[in-house]
Amino acid sequence: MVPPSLFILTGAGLSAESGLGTFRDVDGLWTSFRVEDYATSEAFARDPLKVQGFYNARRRNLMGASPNAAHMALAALQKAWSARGGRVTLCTQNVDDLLEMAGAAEVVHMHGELKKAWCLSCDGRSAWETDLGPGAVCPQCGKEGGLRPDVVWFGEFPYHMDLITQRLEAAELFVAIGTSGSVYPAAGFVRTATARGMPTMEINLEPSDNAQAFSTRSYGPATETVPAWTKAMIGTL
Ligand code: BV8
Repeated sequence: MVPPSLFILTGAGLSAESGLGTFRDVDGLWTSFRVEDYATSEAFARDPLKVQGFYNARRRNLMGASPNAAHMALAALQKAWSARGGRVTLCTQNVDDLLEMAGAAEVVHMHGELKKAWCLSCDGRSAWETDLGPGAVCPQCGKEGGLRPDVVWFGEFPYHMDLITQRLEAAELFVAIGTSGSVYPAAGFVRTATARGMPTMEINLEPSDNAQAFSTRSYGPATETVPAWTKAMIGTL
């Protein structure tokens, strides 16, 4: 029996216990850094060094981070499902690679990836794990100074929206994990899921701005709530 298709949307709360900052918690990134000064293409055009410095600090922090029990649990769920011909779409707003480090086979990074650079000269994307700056040379075209972080800023189109829409509409359960439900279009996915008649679940530290939109809810640290949920799901196989 093929298990039901799952669409799982994750946010910064999934990686919080791995030491990566969230955005809107009391000590969140956006409380000390203004989005307008760091996470828009206008900010980058205005002061590229300042924006590169913000992402370089986050990339260095990510280089020392490890997946936590929640990442491991989601990777194991995806593996158990695919072993039975089932599909778990791991769609993340996060720009870290901790789900991949935990063994996830497919992760859809709708807001891009911190360990990738985007060359504005040749449009190429390349793996990038060190600091980005004016002297950085594109590995694909060899040009210097045209590289930016390959992350989706406010006002830019999220990546993989066609794939996301197709997987979301074909899913039988929608689960949001560790997200405040404040950023669109991701925050609207639960309404799309509800309109398609599928059950929805929020797993978060505390009720998000979107909490009422979900049919079931589980609260607590992701390293406790996510493994408990995936264990129950795998137990249904
Ligand atoms: C776009 C990448 C056009 C860079 C980020 C309506 C429709 C469409 C767009 C808009 C709209 N209204 C407004 C917009 C514009 C805008 C937007 O949404 N603005 C908001 C502020 C109102 N959206 C855009 O510009 C997007 N582009 O719209 O293009 C379009 C239109 C339609 C269809 C397609 C395209 C682009 C948005 C992407 C911006 N880039 N990041 C970077 O990382 O620096 S956004 C940023 O916020 C991160 O990606 C982050 O992941 C994301 C969402 O935040 P969360 O992940 O939810 O993190 P947050 O801190 O908010 O919450 C953490 C949660 O975890 C909390 O609830 C907390 O309780 C919980 N938690 C904490 N600890 C734990 C925990 N849970 C469990 N365990 C724990 N231990």
